[in-house]
Amino acid sequence: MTQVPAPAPDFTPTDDVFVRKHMGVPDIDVTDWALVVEGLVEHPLSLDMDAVLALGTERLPAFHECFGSPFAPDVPTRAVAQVEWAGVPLAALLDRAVPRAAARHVWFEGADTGSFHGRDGLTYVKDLPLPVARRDVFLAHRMNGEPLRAEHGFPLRAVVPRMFGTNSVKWLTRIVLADGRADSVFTTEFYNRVLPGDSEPSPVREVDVSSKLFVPGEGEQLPAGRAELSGRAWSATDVVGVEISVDGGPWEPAVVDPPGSGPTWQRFSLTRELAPGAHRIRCRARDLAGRVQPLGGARNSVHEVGVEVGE
Ligand SMILES: Nc1nc2c(c(=O)[nH]1)N[C@H]1C(S)=C(S)[C@@H](COP(=O)(O)O)O[C@H]1N2
Ligand SMILES: [Mo]
Repeated sequence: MTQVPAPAPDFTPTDDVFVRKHMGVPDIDVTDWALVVEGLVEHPLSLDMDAVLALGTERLPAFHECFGSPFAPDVPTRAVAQVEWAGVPLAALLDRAVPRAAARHVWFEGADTGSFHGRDGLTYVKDLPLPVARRDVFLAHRMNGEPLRAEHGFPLRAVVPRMFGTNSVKWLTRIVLADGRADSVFTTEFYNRVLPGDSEPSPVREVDVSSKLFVPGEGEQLPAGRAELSGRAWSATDVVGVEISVDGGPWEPAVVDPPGSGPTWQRFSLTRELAPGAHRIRCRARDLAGRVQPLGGARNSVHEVGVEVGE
């Protein structure tokens, strides 16, 4: 069997990447900034930016998706982008700090503080089990070839590929190794959900299977004839199929790019004849775990766009 090479990843221009913040953008002077690694470690660290850069710089192309409001679990946000991060894997810091045997969780704390949802005196904190954090977390200081912009977490942020954006703590200043979870509104209170088949809520982490039509866009006018319908699909695992339905008709398989070697989204397209008039186009993705986007009532419900085809 011949191996189909994965296409080069396509990136969202930084100006078009969504911005999410719960308490505002902290104004950080990098010359005063440091990243502290402490708690259950043999060697607590305090690194300035030069020390972070001295660890080396790797690139990480990855899709990036916001979970949306933790108070609106059924509303799709479709806030998704793909960017190239540059930075260093968390593992490089953990190798220096040397977690103690009792360490089970890693807490990530941002410099932003304030009020959210009627609660005051908050700090943005997320946590992950140590083995997951060691395997997946990347500390990024660049996005799309330029230093992180203030709103995206300057000077350093966590990136957790294939997990919802809420886990990717911006304006990172403190990493704590602990034997338990971080007790914060952003960890144990908000951003928890009951997954299909479960009875208890679990933290919002791995993304759901999802897809979004990029072309044509909502409300676009098209000439009659053949139109290329295309978009991107992503999941916590590989996407194995995307189908498109026009005007409630049958689900037709789109051509889907093979998965890349990393956590990148996959392009899909279908060329289709569209008669003059108004049309509704929907897409739905299926992943390696057998998950399919639901038709409605869920955060990852199928995406639908309306277009107008001329005579
Ligand atoms: N410190 C901090 N990190 C944060 C947040 C925040 O409010 N504070 N918001 C999170 C959420 S909900 C998302 S979706 C991503 C958004 O990252 P972006 O604004 O760079 O796209 O950042 C995450 N990291
Ligand atoms: Mo988010």
